Amino acid sequence: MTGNNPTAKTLGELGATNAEAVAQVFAKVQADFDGQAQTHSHDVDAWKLFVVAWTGRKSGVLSQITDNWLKSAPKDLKPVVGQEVNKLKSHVEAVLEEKREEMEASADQAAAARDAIDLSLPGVDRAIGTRHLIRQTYEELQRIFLSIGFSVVEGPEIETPYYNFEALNIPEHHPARDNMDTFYIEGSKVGHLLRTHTSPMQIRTMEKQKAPVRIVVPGKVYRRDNPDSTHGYMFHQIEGLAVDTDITFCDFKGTVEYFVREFLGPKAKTRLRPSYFPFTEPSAEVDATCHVCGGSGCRVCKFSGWIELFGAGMVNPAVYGFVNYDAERLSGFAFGMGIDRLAMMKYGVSELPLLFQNDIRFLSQFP
Ligand code: 2U9
Repeated sequence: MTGNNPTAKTLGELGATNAEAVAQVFAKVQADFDGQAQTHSHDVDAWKLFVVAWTGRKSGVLSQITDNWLKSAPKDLKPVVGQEVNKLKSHVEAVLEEKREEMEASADQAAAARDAIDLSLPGVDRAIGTRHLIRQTYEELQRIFLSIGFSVVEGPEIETPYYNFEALNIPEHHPARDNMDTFYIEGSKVGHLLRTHTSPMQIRTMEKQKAPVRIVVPGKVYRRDNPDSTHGYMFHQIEGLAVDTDITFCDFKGTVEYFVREFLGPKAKTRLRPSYFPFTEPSAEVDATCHVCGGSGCRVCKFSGWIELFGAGMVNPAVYGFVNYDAERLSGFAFGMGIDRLAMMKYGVSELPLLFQNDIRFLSQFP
């Protein structure tokens, strides 16, 4: 209400002492209302304030009119005032209701417009990610070994020299430690280090579980190698171990050949080349038919027709001594693969760093 607020006074104070004068006062109020409704209808918040100003229970104009005009009206005028109040109230409510519906409708329209899909617009390209090549290769390797009864165990990346070296028949000062230099945890009294292979978890498993054991152990391993196209300070490995009472070299060879056929295809041939690892005896490098030239010789296999896949061998009985396994009664084989290397080989990736640079142009090539 403009200027002094007439609804704070009584009708008597406003000089509205007869029906006609009362009607005029109410007409003025209604005119004010309509005027304000007009000016406040363009903005939701302003409208909300306007609604409260008029219909507020405590200080709303209608309440004031009821309190100050109706309740204080002289007996003879009360019916007239009562009628005027009801007429004003229903007018106010009608206008507010109409506006509320209008606003609701336009809000719905806005929402509909907002949510309306203009099918002529080009689709929103939601680039669906893919599993990283290393994850894809790891899952393929895992599938192959799960299919022949191996179970997957994972172990800590921070290890002790005992589990990473000694228990694997790599005593202090053993030359095999040279190419297994790694990162040591500063301030660790026992010389905690970042594991150089996942083999420690095979030891931990044999400590806790009696034979038979058939496990594969995937995970990140660390070497203090200078990064180049095929080496990084961190890479992914999957190692395997099978120990039981009657495991022979044939079981070893059969398992390796099964793996190569599953991983590279039924025509892939396997070749075992004598090698050396402290934790296996005899040890072998496992080669497979070059998947690029099929064995006829090419740049990838340096014209040998063979690709070196991974290392393996019969478990060195010396290892059983560390896990209280009876080397007389038990035998087993083990293998170790570089997952990144197998992924590069299988998918023709020439640079190891490409696997870790998160370049979508590279990663999106392997859906
Ligand atoms: C125990 C006994 C034996 C695991 C083995 C290899 C051969 C091997 C390399 C492959 C590529 C490491 O990632 S790499 O650079 N590993 O060649 N690993 S046999 O032998 C074990 C492991 C645990 C108790």
